[in-house]
Formats: sequence, structure tokens, C-alpha cells
Amino acid sequence: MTDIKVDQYLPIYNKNNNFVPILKPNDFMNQRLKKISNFYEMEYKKKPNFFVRVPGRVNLIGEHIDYSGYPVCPMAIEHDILIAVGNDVSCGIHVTNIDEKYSKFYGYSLSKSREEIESEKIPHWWKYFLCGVVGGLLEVSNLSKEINKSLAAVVWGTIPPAAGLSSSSALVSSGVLAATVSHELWMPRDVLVERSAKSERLIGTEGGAMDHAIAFLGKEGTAELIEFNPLRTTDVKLPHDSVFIIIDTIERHNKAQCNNYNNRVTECKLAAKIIAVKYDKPWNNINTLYDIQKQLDKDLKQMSKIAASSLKTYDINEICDVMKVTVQKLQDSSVKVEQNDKRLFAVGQRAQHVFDEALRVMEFQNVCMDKECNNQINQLGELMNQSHKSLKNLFDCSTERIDRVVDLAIDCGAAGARLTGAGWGGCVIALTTKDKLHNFLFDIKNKLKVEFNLNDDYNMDTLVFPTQPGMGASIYLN
Ligand code: ADP
Ligand code: NG1
Ligand code: MG
Repeated sequence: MTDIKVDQYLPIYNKNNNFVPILKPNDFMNQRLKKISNFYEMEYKKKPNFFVRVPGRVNLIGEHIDYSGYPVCPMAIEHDILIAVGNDVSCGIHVTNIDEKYSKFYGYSLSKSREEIESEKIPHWWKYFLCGVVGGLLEVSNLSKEINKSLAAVVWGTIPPAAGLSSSSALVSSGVLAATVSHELWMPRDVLVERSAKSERLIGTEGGAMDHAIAFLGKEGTAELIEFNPLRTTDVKLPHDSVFIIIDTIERHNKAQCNNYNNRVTECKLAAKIIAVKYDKPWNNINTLYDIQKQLDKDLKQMSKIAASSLKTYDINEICDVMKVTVQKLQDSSVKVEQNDKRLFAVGQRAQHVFDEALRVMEFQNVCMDKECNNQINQLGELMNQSHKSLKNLFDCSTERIDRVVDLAIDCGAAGARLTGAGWGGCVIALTTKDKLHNFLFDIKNKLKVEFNLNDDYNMDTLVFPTQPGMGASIYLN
């Protein structure tokens, strides 16, 4: 098996910036590459061919609206998934992790990866990587020969997992990148986004594309407004005196291990279809709240009023009555409901959150653009506070602990704070100004220690840290 010859593709990268950049590592990255390289050599008795790095992200505002088709405003962070990649194992696909708590995976062949993912319902860590491999390669036509190539990888992640900072998507996206580059398939970044978002759904979560979009399209120094269908990014320059701080609640929530996330996806889909029925529109092809907003040609405020006044919480029979359909018809239209479904679907609350949050994203972007505004930080903070209130009361995805951390952040002088990511655990993002940062960090760390009895085993600097917009995915050659 010959090593890939990335050099011959460098001219493509120089021509335009649609591709993941091949970077020269700085000193810090050099040290990390050395460490992961050594690990790779110990494991596979050969040097890796190249490395991929995909960052995590923090979402500033626009939570649980990407899968309803609305724009979001995240930024890439410095925490990442770094993977050393080669193709030098005797056969099959091998992936191992620097952190020994993650067991090794030795698979038979790339073409069997999909079966491995679906083999049992448990979302083992390596399945996220395999999702990326499958999504990156198997759906590409005329690849039947190449996909028999072997793939050997070592994963090193620094994103706190299951904490709303998108460790899962960084792992899936880096799997896509590792697999495509090792097969010399050079794909533009928007194609990688689409493939990665689709791939991650193989693990079972029916998520949107926010995480993969910022993973590939993030830029140093700026947050991004990400629009979907078609995918489009716009830089959002944050106020120069602003600082965003990530606060880890230490509560964890694995999205693929329980139904919370997918239940919300179903509720939002049902909300869109019920609105369609109520307005005498064909509901079958309405899949998102954005679809129905377009159909009705109404603005977000009007849509929010519709959600608040004409939708409520229904059980499955009530939904069938309102829509004059059978459960079977809903299933045929890819709504994940069951006969005798025991769930209550709070479609009114969920839809109201989505429309209001979509409006807040637009306002957030407007405040950031308004350089004349002398109250930018407070206005952004207020939008973040409203977002959290809505996630807690309407979307019901917060926890007591997250709410407490949000309150503590505000007590310590934050202009605003909210849960970030899917919720039910994970991190809070707080906003303050650079001049207040030092005191804020000191106070919040102390308050967290007391409130949650955190002993010296906890490194407070890894639980509470300021963050800046970082760059998206990159490739390093060996
Ligand atoms: P997140 O909010 O971080 O995306 P998810 O619940 O979507 O949370 O995904 C978390 C899962 O991703 C973990 O349980 C683990 O299986 C996988 N994962 C994340 N980071 C790593 C890592 N460094 N090494 C191995 N697996 C990881
Ligand atoms: P996290 O919490 O990082 O797994 C998830 C979804 C996003 C988005 C947010 C909530 C995936 C891959 N990620 O992120 O698309 O819906 O929740 O805003 O499903
Ligand atoms: Mg995730």
C-alpha cells in the first residue's frame, strides 16, 4: 500500500479556499503531532501519513433550531479532535484512542463499517468515527475498489465529551476527513459538512448541521451566522470588549443514549405539520417549522403567535384527531411516532421557542453589526438570558444544575448566560467584558466550588475558561 501523495494536490488548495487547508504546524501543534505520532508508531509499528484536526464549537445563540431550518450563531473553539491517520495495517479498519478509557476497535473492512455501526444499539465511541468513514466513502459512487483500502487511526480528543461542545460531531467530521483524504478524495468543505451531518445520523441522533458546518467553516477571530438550505455563512464580528466564558456543569448527557434529543426533533416536525393542517396546506411535504413559515409567508413574530395561540400539548390520539390522519400515515411521512405512543408532544411550546429563538439570532447579529450602539454587551446578554429562559420553560431541556450555574454567572456580573448545545447537562456560556474577566473568573470558580462541593481533584481552569473564535478543520502532513 503506497502512502498518499498529498503534495500533488497542493495546487488545488492554493487556487481557492473551498478546501480544508493543509497547514504547517506551529510549535504547540508540533508537540501535539509528535505525541500522537509516537502513540501511532507504538500501536501500528509505522508512521502515520497525515493528521486531521477538527474543532469543537460553542453555540452563542440559536439553540435547537438548526434542525427546524433556522440560522444559528456558533464559533469554533480551541478544543478539538486530532487524528493521526495511515493505511498501513494488514487489512481492515483500526481505530484506537490516546485515552485508555476508550477501548480499541479492530474492524474487518471499510465496506462492513455500516454493519458494525448498526450491529447493536450501543453508541460506542468508535462508531462515531465509523459513521464518518461510511459517510465519507461509501456513498461515493464508483468507489468499490478503493473502499477496500485499510485505514489505521489514533484519536486524541480535548473537547469535554457529552457536554454540548460538539465532541461527537468533531469525531464524526474528522472520520469523514480522515477517510476521504486517505482515499485521495478531495472534497470542498460544504460537501464535507453535508456528508458529516448525514453521517452522524447513523448513530441514531436526528440532528441538524450546525456542528459540522462550524467544524469545517469556522474562522479565527469571528463567530459565524450559519444558514441552511442552502448552506451559507456570514461572519459575525463580536464586540471588541466582549469575552465569552464556557462553564462546565459536569453534568453529562449523551444524545445517542437516550431519546430526549430525538423527541424534540419529532415535536418540532409535528408542530410544523399541525400548523399546515390548521391552515389548509398539504402537510406531507412540510418537515420543518421553516418550511411552514415559508408556505404561510408570515414573519417570525406572527409564527410565534400562531404557535402560542393555536397549538398545545397533545397525546398521539389528539394529534391524529387534529390532523385527521392515522398513526400509520404519520409514520409514512417519516414522523417517528408509534401506535399507542405514550408520550405527550408539547408542540406548542417547542414551536414557540423555535420561532422566538430564530428571531433572537437575527437580533444578536444586528446588535453585533451595530457599531454605533453603546450598549452592545448588555443587549447581547439580554438575548442570551431570554434564550436560556425559553430553553428552560418552553423547550424543557435545562436541568436544575444548569439553571443554578446560569444564576451564579449572573450573580458574578455576567451580562448574560445560557445553556449551550443540546442541554440536559453540559456547559453554560456566559458573556462579560474584558475588564471584568479577571474578577468574574475568580468569583464564579469560588461560587461553583462552594455550591457543588468541588474538591481539589477538580481543575477549575478546565471547568471554567474564556474562549475565542477559532479556526475550522485543518490537515497536517507528516
Ligand atoms: P457532545 O455534546 O459532546 O457532542 P454527544 O452526546 O453528542 O455530546 O457525543 C458524546 C460522545 O462522543 C461520547 O459519549 C463519545 O462516545 C464520543 N466522543 C467524544 N469525544 C471523544 C473522544 N475524545 N474520544 C472518544 N470518543 C469521544
Ligand atoms: P450537541 O449538544 O453538541 O451534541 C446538538 C446537535 C446540534 C444542535 C444542538 C442544539 C447534533 C450532531 N448536534 O449538539 O445540531 O441541534 O444539539 O442546538 O445532532
Ligand atoms: Mg453531539
